[in-house]
Amino acid sequence: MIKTKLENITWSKYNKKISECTNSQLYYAILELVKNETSKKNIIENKKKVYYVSAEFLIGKLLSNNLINLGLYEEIKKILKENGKKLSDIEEIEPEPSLGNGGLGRLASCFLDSIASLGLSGDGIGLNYHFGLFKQKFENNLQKEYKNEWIEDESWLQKTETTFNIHFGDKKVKSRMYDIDVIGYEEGINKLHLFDLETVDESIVLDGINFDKENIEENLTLFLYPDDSDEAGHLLRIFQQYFMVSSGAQYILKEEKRKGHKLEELYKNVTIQINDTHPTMIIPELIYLLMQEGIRMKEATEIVSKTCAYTNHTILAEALEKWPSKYLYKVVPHLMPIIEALDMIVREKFEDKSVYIIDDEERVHMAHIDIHFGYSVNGVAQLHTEILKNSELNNFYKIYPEKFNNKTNGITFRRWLLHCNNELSDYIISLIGDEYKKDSIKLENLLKFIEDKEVLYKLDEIKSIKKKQLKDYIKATQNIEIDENSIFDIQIKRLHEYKRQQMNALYIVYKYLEIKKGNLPKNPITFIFGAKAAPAYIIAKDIIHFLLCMQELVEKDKEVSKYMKIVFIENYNVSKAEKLIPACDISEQISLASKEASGTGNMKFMLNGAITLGTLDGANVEIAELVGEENIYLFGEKSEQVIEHYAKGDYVSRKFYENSPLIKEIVDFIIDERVISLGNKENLERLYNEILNKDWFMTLLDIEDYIKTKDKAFNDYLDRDRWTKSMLINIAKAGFFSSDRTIKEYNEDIWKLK
Ligand code: 26Q
Repeated sequence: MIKTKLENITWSKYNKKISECTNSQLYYAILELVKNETSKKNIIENKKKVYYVSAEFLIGKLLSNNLINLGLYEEIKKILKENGKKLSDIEEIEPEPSLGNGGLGRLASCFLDSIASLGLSGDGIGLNYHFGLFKQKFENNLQKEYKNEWIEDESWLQKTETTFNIHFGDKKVKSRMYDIDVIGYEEGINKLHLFDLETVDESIVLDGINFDKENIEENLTLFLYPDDSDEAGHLLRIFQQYFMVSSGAQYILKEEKRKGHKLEELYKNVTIQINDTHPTMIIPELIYLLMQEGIRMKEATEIVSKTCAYTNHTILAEALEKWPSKYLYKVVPHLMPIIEALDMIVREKFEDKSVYIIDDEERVHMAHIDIHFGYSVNGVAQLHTEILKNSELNNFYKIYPEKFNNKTNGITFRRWLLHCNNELSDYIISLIGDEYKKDSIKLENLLKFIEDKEVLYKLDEIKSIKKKQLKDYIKATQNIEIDENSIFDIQIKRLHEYKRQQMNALYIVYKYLEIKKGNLPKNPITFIFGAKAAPAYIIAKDIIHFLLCMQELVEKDKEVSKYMKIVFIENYNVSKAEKLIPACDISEQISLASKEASGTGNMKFMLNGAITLGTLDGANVEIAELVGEENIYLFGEKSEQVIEHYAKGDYVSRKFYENSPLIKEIVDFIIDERVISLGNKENLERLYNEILNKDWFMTLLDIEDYIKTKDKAFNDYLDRDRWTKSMLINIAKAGFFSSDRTIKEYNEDIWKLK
């Protein structure tokens, strides 16, 4: 059946049999097939519908995932094989959109997959950035940024006839809705609505990622902002946010009217999940739109407050959005009277200034709008939610304890196991059946094989297969030769000082110097990184520079490179993560305790049998509880102590440097002639000075414990029996981190859709 359909498509499109098509032609043919099959599916409908509003949806490539969710994956693979083709080669043709920075955007996409897979009615609302987040290239050991072109004539995007007028004061632009189908696993479909500026002009992007930031009629949906707070031109970010929420709010109300629902009862039929503060303006915008429909401000505010729920993803103060009111006056003058009225309501009720919406410096605190005028506030991991309740948002928690709740993040197993590690998921099925696909906790049934040598051997073998595949990929794409028998130690995530890639770099220096001194590791090690740094985040780019210099230093040193290698993966993205994660032995989750809200990469690694080396931060805490201390490598100061250091201001990195000859030796190496000769003195000295004089995220506080713990992990790796048991336990306990579980909790506690 499917075979005939695919044959018909290749005939009518290209006048060719399947076996005669190029990989590219097959990609477009299967794309068409998937679209045809999807159009036969029902739209999911419940009593109530959730709209997940987010500035980011890091969807990744969709071909294979859509095939999996339609139940066509195995069949297509087989048909292609019979015709001498490989689905994995065809996957390479699909361009990867980069509509997100990292965790928050990827979480939104995992959630859409789970919402549909659970048969819940819920759409995503976001923006159709033409070039997304930049594409990263390395030139002279430095990061360079280019636009990422991903939109093609034939793609997953469907242009719709839905358009809206968006008013920025007296400037008016038109938005158009583009849809992407979200296919549930053996379920119906929901939609991801991406709004685009009708008059957008791609040609205004000159070299790299530079363009005229003033010209919003042409630039609004060209790029996604990087997640750093130093970037100039924040005004454009506010234009984008308002463009998104006004389009979304108008669409939601239009749908409600079409369904014959009363807008006074909006909260009975709709719930809106606000993904971090980026879509916060949807609250005043909805109030504004309801007032236009003749509802009075007081009632409109009550309706909206019962409709909107807010998720917090960060405790870094600098990432909490506070916009100068003069910016908002410029972009959304019609919303400012509403925001001021909301602030008045708060001021009348509460004396505590710290909960005001508009502060003494005339800045609008976006999170404060969400907390006062939404019905739910959630953190994304137990520890994170506790920190919100007890410190960061304590003043709000005292007012609204009932609004606060935790929803520990999760990941979709369709992408992060079934697709990226088919070898492992098939093997798991042969051991415990396929119930775990719909009920992830069933993975625990694997524990009964803990003493089964054959099973442990097989897990090790699958890991080796995935390591070999990664080795071949790295050779083909970056021309670096790595040893598949080495330990694969991987840190992949956005580059941020709090995530402490610099600490990993210092370990590498330590190991390099050890090898130089003749203390050879018993097993060779490959240190793998993948990370983009925000273009304006100078120190983050210096850390990349330092690592690339170290990569070159080691590569050129034939003595050292027998024992260790460094590979910095260029342009890290979702599809690269899918290749890296299954091949990993040691998962680096080394943020300064209290700073990583949750992390989700940590869960993906665990599910694929990597052992975590990490601090007690974010969801690592819950991983440790599940697997037990023997099956995770924990190190470093706990969050309480870190929070205390910040409160007292008593951390001085230079003291650690001066008191430890080891620390001094490795930090000094950043500006050693051997490194400088491969890079730029200015960048390396800046990094050196930063660590010595500032070190906001306390690298030197934890470095010695990190070195000790990491060495222990490398040693333990040699005991294959013990290590593979640990792998099995990690996989078996990962069921908790399915985003299906997370979404069930959102639905039961917050949304109540059916
Ligand atoms: C804000 C203002 C101006 C420009 C950009 C931004 C901005 C953009 C993106 C601020 C933050 C982000 C992204 C944040 C993010 O990805 N947070 C991560 O969310 C994950 C999902 O909950 C967590 O697992 C991670 O711990 C958290 O860092």
